[in-house]
Amino acid sequence: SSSTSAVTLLDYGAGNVRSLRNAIRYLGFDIKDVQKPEDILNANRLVFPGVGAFAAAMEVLEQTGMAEALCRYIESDRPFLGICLGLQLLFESSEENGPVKGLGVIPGVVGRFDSSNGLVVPHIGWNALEITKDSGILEEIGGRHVYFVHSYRVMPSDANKDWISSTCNYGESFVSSITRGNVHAVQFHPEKSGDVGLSILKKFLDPNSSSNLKKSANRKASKLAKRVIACLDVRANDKGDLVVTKGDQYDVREHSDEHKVRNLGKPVELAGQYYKDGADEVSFLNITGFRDFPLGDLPMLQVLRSASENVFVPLTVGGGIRDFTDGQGRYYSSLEVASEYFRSGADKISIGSDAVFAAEEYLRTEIKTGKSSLEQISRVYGNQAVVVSIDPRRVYVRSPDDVEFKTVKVTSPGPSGEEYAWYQCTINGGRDGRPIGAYELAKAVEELGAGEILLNCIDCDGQGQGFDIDLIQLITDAVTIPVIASSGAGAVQHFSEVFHKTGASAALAAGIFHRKEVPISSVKEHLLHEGIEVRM
Ligand code: 1PR
Repeated sequence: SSSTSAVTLLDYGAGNVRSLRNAIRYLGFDIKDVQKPEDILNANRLVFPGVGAFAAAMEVLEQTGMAEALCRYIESDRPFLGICLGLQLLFESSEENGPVKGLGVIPGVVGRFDSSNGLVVPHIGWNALEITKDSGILEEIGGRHVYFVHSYRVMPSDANKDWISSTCNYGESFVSSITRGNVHAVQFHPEKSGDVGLSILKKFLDPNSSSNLKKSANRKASKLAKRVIACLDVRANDKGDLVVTKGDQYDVREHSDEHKVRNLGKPVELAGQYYKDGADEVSFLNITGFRDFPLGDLPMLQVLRSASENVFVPLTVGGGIRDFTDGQGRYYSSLEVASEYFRSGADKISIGSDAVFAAEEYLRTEIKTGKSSLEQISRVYGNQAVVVSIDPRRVYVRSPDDVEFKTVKVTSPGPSGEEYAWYQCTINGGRDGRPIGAYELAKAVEELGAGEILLNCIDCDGQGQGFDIDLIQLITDAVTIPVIASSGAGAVQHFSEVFHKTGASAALAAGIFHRKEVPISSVKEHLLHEGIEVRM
């Protein structure tokens, strides 16, 4: 009956829980939303996805009386699953904009990962857990990767060790899940952890269900897997349908007589396919977003809604995220645009052109106004939800003194024997060069609140000759946020090369996957063979 298959969701409206709703529905359960504290006490099963900042969440929970109801529900050992911030809030306090008091169910303080020794923070990506206690829901999970995205964590201690059901190693060992009786909480995101995550959710929603996961041969905990990301450049074709396209050095038109936009397939279908093939993430880039108004672009929102119903790894969407005034004079802030993307199923948004303007202004004035799209969106949704996409072009020079931008000594000299290059940022899909280098931009956007960098390279895009190692090294050395290497993958060896030679956290490719030249599984197998940790 529907009453036994319904799960109660505590969504206090601070952010996007669409992914979780999708995953619960995908598993065949109905969702009841908590409206008032009594709904918590009357729940058969309660899922509590924490989103947003710790302090803001506590404030809402206390003002609405939900905090007390939650504590009573948990104390009476009723079925509970907290996710991410939903784990952290159970502890005594958090250092996030704090100290801020938490629900205090479990002893311990939530602190920030220490990036002073070069640890990349936020912790974004896939780790295998060390299972320390039988929790029921993590039964088959030892050695399997799950998806994390967070900057704060709790450390194991004598005081909380009885609660801990698994730990995870990221620079240090932190608490990845807790269990006592029917009360569970996880720091990772089961709703974004592919089959493994769905199986954890299913075990919680229906404890009698059996897991169909294959046991992993290697049950060891891990460091952090390198991610392989499939990217879909999306735009309307000349008939107005949204298609996946792919350019050569950003030119997406056929070189034949008609100059049609290249059509490589339908966005939702391809995203679903790449998820099944083992992509660790899928990105959609609305490549004409700089021209069209994205909220007018309902097909793109529809693509996100449909894709997120069947793709249980993180989805990123970019293109056209900026302030905008439409033809009727109505003003939309970039935050509204981003919010619409998040509501439609995006886990992260990516900003290109507008981040260049924000960085230029910041470098000129040395003032953080807080008004740029980058700053506003990361303040509301957290740094980890904001990617900055850089579209640089290589410019050769004879000597570093020839330009005011940071240069690299290039591996292969330029056409006139130049030994150095700087990487000029562009906007509007590579059309316009700006007076700022990729290095300067990366450092500035990190300070302004970017959580990750998607590093393209126009020269390498679509060429299949490998990633621009010089560029990627330059940027991974410059920032402590994760860098996604992009542009130029043509063979599996290009992926191992970028991970062996640079600090990239992920590698993204488009053309080789769309043209079915190399399946994602071959990339993963090659990386594993090369001793590089990946999620299988
Ligand atoms: O400026 O905020 O509206 O964002 C526009 C977004 O669209 C940016 O992220 C920008 O990179 C992207 N974009 C704009 N024009 C193009 C184009 O191709 N004409 N695509 C474009 C960017 C590069 C990668 C590509 C990799 C891997 N495409 O996304 O997927 O280079 O390709 P490969 O593996 O085939 O070499 P805004």
